[in-house]
Amino acid sequence: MSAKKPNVERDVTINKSEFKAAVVRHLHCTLGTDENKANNHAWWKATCSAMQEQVLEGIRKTQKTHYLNDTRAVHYFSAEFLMGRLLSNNLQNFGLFDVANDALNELGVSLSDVLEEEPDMALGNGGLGRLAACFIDSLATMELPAIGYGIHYEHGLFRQEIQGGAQIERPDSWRDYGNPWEICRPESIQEVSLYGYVETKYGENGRIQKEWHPGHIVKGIPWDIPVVGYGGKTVNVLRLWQSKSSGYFNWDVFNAGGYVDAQVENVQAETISKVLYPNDETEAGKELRLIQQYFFCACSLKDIIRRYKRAHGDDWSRFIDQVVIQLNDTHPAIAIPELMRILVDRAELDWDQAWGICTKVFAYTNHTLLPEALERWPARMLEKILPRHLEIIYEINHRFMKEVDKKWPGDNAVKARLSIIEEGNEKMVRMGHLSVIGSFAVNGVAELHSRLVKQNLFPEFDALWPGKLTNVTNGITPRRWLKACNPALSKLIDKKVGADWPLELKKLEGLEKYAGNKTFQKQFMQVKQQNKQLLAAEIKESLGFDVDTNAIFDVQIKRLHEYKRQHLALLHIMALYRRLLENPDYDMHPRVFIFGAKAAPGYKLAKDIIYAINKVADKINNDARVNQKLKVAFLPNYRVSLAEKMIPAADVSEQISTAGKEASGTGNMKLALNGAVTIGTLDGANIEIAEEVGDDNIFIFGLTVDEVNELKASGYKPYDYYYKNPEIKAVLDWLETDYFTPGKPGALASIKQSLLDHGDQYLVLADYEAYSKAQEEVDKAYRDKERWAKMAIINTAKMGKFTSDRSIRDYVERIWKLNACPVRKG
Ligand code: GLG
Repeated sequence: MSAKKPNVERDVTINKSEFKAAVVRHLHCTLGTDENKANNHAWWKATCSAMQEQVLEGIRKTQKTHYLNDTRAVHYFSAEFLMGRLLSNNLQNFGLFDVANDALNELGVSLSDVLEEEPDMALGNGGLGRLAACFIDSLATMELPAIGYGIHYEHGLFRQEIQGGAQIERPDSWRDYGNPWEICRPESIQEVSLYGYVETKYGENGRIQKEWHPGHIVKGIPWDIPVVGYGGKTVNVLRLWQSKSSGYFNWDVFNAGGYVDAQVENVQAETISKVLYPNDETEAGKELRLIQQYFFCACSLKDIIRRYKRAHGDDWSRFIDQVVIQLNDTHPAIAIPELMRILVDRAELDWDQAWGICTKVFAYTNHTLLPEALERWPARMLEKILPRHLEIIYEINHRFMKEVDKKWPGDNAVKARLSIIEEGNEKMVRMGHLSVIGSFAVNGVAELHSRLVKQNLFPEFDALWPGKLTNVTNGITPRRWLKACNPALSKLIDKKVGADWPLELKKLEGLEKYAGNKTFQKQFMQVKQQNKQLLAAEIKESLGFDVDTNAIFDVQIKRLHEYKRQHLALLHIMALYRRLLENPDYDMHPRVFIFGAKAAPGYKLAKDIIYAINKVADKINNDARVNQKLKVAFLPNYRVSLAEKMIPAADVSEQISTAGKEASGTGNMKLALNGAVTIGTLDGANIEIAEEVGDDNIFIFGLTVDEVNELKASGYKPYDYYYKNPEIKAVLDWLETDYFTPGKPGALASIKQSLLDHGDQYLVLADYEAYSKAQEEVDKAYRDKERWAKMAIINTAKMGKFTSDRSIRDYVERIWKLNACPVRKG
């Protein structure tokens, strides 16, 4: 087994003058413009094209090597890939960042301005999609044969504007003016069937055969996005499918003069890959979403089988040796019955043989325990869109129920719990169950989460198949999340521990011995100060006000959700405001609370919380009585490229979810890696971060999972906290007045209602006091400059565990059983 460490030496050698020549050549020959005329956008495109020459050569060599070695590969199926920008990352990974910088400099162009021209590739909602992006970076870096499969959304996650404090959603258009990285592969177009009916036939030997007569056929067009490994040797691809009308169905209409009808059909087909569902942690029970899922799974499976057949013909016996498919959450779970359909109906394998293959190919990652996020599809909807797949799911379930009966004879309650089909008013298909049953490995994404998956979500599955449910703690790529986004800190680290930490993050431990060293502390905090100045400039530009860079930069960046408890932070900010008004000498170090968050457009309370943060911010920032000590900045349109500016500048990282709700979190890792100190609950990966950095270097507060359960079981009464704690009462009552929304009393009242009248499901009030106390500890610690510097350094030093290379190594060794396949020159 060798998920070996790749060596650092670069494969690409191109010097400054060659790079310069390539950029100018592309300016002339690809863009048809001139140095005198070109704006930054044109320079950006020309620079990308110059890079793309290296990238394409890398893809060619990688694919040839994998083909010649007939490698086993992992196929990462994910409805989301939150890639962000590619140019700076690709330059870094090829080791060409400084070359490009100097080359452009000589051309009178600033690389950092050029980098700002690139639209984010925001084909994801949050953690799940960004995790997929980090994973494919690690796979390429570790020279593993891998391909990401997903959807080529025309519009990624909506662009957020804030108007009068409220979130407004605008369409995202990441490729309106063309995308220089993507490569269309018309030679690999696939067709996908939808709707129609199933015909039962009897074959010669009495074998029952099923034939699906589809009602629609759409085309899937593959676009490849290069994934450049660090060191530039392996360049894998992310293959994204775009839907198009197949023309198959509508030519008759067309010939009969129905030109318009034919065009309508086109539009319908193209709708499939039009837009990313902006839901995070909620189930979007929409027909179109199921079609999206099936569409990309069907295209991807056909693509995999086409490649397999090229090497092995119709011999299916080696399929399980060559192919492993990782399902990133349940979104691609429909791939399981699709592979069964291909094997049974098309390849004519018998059921057991087909099922034997299937259950050795798929592995499934669970990312959430929230019941509202566990996907279930109405059987009726499946029957309409994918009639044959529903039959297959029933058959899988029927056979599985027999297995359950063997283990728990006659126990109908356990059968009802384990059945893929949930009976009720409306029959529902549980995609989580299907995923567990159809996979050979199931993992959660942090120790605590995986334990809860076993104990609470799928306990009987764990009893039935001991060892199948396991943990792989998430990770982040240090290439993007330190090396590229925080160059000043990276250079400082290079000097202390050498330059190969981006490949071996444990090397950061070498910083620990300098944690108490005054000179190093000063250098480390100087870098932080510089980064804070950059972010302050961003805040000024975006929001129009100044922030004091000597203040504590306290950062909470993540999707807006009640369980993540941005409103807990808000109540505490209001309490600080109140304390300052009541006592102008209230002793606190100046603090800037900085937020970034998008709310799902249909999630009313989440949008209300954004509105409340902005309204409270307006008031505080303009109140001369307090604004030397307290500021609040909500930066609009939180996205990967904004995170890259916020994370290096953070002093404090807010990770304050209700214990048991945040499966892992990955922002927590990025912030700590960049020297922010966490204030957090014992939830998700916070627990493992605390284990690494030690109790003295993190501020843990609040109820544990067990305490949350006990409190809920004993009958949680949020009103008790309201009456007991005058500060809680005061700030909640304040929300009901028109103090923050002049002339509009009650505009912020829904938050109070959710916490009192609707039961405070996420225990905000129960954790308030502990949070407030922990924040006082943060304040005290920050004022002791040496203590804080030491804490910050130790946080960076101890993040080695959280490189996504370690996560991938865990997957490779324990689940995927892959070998690295080095790509060499030639
Ligand atoms: C999830 C979880 C996060 C997790 C991420 C990646 O909510 O806690 O870190 O996936 O595993 N749905 C998500 O974004």
